Amino acid sequence: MSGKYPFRTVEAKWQRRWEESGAHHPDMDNPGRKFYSLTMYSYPSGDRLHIGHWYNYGPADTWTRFKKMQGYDIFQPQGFDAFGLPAENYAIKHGIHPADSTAANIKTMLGQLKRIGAMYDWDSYVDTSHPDYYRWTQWLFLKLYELGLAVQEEAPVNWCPFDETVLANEQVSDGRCERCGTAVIQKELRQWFFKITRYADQLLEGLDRIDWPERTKAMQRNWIGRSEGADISFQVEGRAGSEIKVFTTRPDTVFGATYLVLAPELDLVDAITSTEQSQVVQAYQAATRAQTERDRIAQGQAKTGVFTGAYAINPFTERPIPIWIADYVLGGYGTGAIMAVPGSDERDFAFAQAYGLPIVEVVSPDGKEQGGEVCYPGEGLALNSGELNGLTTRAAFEQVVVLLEERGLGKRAVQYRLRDWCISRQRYWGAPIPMIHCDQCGVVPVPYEQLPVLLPREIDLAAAQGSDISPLATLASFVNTTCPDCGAAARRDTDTMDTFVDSSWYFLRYVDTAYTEGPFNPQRVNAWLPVDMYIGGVEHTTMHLLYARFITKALHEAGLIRFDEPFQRLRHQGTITHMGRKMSKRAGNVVAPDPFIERYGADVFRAYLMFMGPYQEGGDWNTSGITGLARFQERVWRIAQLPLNGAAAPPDHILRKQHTTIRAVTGDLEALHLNTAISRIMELTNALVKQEYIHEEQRDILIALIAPFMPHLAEELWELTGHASSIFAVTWPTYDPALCAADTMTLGVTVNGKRRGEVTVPIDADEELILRESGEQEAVQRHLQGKKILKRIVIPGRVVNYVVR
Ligand code: ANZ
Ligand code: ZN
Repeated sequence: MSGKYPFRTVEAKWQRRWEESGAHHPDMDNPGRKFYSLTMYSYPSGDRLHIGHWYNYGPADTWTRFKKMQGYDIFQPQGFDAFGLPAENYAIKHGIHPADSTAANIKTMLGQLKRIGAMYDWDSYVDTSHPDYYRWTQWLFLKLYELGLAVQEEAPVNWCPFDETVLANEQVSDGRCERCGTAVIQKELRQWFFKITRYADQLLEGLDRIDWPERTKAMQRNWIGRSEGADISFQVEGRAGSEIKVFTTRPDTVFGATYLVLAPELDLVDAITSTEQSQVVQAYQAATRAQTERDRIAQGQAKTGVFTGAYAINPFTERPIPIWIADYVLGGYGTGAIMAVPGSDERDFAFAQAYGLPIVEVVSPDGKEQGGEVCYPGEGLALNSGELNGLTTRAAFEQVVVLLEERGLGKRAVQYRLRDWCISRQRYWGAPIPMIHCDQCGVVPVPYEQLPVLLPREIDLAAAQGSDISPLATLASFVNTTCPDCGAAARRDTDTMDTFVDSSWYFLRYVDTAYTEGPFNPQRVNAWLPVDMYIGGVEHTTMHLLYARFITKALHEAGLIRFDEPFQRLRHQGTITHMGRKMSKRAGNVVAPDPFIERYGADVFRAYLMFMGPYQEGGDWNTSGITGLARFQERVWRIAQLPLNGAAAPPDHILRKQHTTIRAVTGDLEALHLNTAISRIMELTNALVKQEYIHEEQRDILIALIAPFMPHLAEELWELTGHASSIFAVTWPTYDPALCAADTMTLGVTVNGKRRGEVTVPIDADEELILRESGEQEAVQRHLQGKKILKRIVIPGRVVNYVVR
């Protein structure tokens, strides 16, 4: 019988053994049942792993180890998102070159990552700032350029005055730079864009085919912001041939359009403004320019605007209506002009009331006039609308579209909130954009075979500070080159790519990081992808997770990969709080993992993170909680080494406990309910600890159950109890439903009404569990294969029905 569990030596021993034996390196060319498990790689911008990294990586590895024991061939890579603004800022702050600080940070973090004891395949590591990697990021740029998906455009872009670079829309939150918090301003600059908007519909459609949290899908849908409506043209009175096109989601209300509003920045404004109004119009335009888009759309802000002096003709009422400009209409959405319907739109209503513009009721719940000055934004029946009167909103919408098209006044139209992805950055620490500017030939791509365009090491980061030029522009040896087309003297593009370009494809590189024929090994990519499980932060929803989907779709359409969604299943870890507040540097309540790992070991630390709260919601860190897990570890250590009792059959209650625990832990693990899974194992040990001996089967099952949560401990115990193989080569324990019977129910499983099997689940099983268990039945799976599941109906206590097509 052993003494205290010597976790330090044991953890070091197994980490060494796993690495030496290549335990975590699958046969990449011939996977059996492949399982690609991915977590979001880390930024080496700070110099250490923090608790957030641990919270992502530890529990994700637990889940992956569970899959390993279910017989999958696991591929779980790690790497570094090493380029980027934070790393560059860190370097400037500490007066070192970003390459040096990044390398140093990576070195430290690698050591820390290894101490987690995760199943990382270190043969497949990426560092996105290495030329062997960014060469292919540049290749991707050229490929998108070739496909017409990378274009240079003059556009108002978000500019962060502190970081002195442009930012993508996704990197601005609440009008501030997502990195440093400085208020973002608008600047007209020539920038490179990736045309993600071309994929708006595909990005929406694909969401229906992937297993992601509903909330995340909703956020992406909302970000893409698809609106169906119509474009309608209004003639400007007294200016033949001059028309204003508006986008509306409510063409059915066109009879109620009593004025038009243009965004103050539209070019058209100057052309139509009357001489009398030109001064006020110009003053208002100037005032608008001083505002951010966020100010302009802020709720509750008083609506202001000025009359241009011009009129347009409403093509349905044939009456002249005044044309105004107002800052609540944005230049960058739709056509930048609206027909204002104060009777049906609340913003227009507020504006009309403020400026005494006419308000006409054109929709009401029952088609009858409500009287007085009212705004009814809902659907109903049309009134005061000529030939539309009495039609439902839906029918009137369709009717107006028909009439518009007949009369050549407009057409059905769809608008998206999504903007193209601005990818150029006026910063140093990134992949140089592989383009050359030639006076004769214009913009010329660097030939593929000349990649990489190396990022020069010698740079004076201070030289470009205080301006909007890129640091690389100050380096003549970088800038000056020759044109690949005509050979004349030419200049290199001096911007670098947004870091999110690096991470938009890294999951493809991992499967063969030594591949030199292209960015990724197509055979392996098609064998291993899509990623089966991706775990990472929800804050990446409208950035990384959207970009990666877009790039995957573009590569798919170009015929380079077989799949068109990169991440089949996605889950997010929750937020860790400490003393009731989100852990953050600013709140000063950050806990550094290292001292705890020193003191308690990696297994206890990881198990405590999982035990702290529901993984996908998060939990509150408290230091006394971790000692509970340390005691639990000691208890497992002791129980597993109790003397064996081979002869006597285990008591019935222990046997039942064993089977119900396996069932519960299996279900909890599958659903990432890691905290309850640990409590179940604790309950089992409470029952086992009361014995003076242990039955062999129960001992082995306990070791197997604890293995995903405390992998080092489990390996050590497995070896000590005389097993030759690794515990992770052992199949995940199964249970006998009959022994869980007291509290189970059995339901029939039907597919399109035909009985195909049955499923036994705990009496208190929720729908999620019932559906999962029933979906795993072989016979049921056979009938679901290749079919589209339209509906899944659970009739409690009786039957699960799948409706498929
Ligand atoms: C007339 C109307 C009547 C409208 C009504 C709405 C309700 P989403 O859903 O966001 O696409 N709009 C169009 N372009 C705009 C712009 N550049 N800036 C500000 N507002 C703009 O909304 C589309 C609606 O927002 C459009 O439909 C238009 O107002 C307004 F009862 O047209 B609507
Ligand atoms: Zn040329």
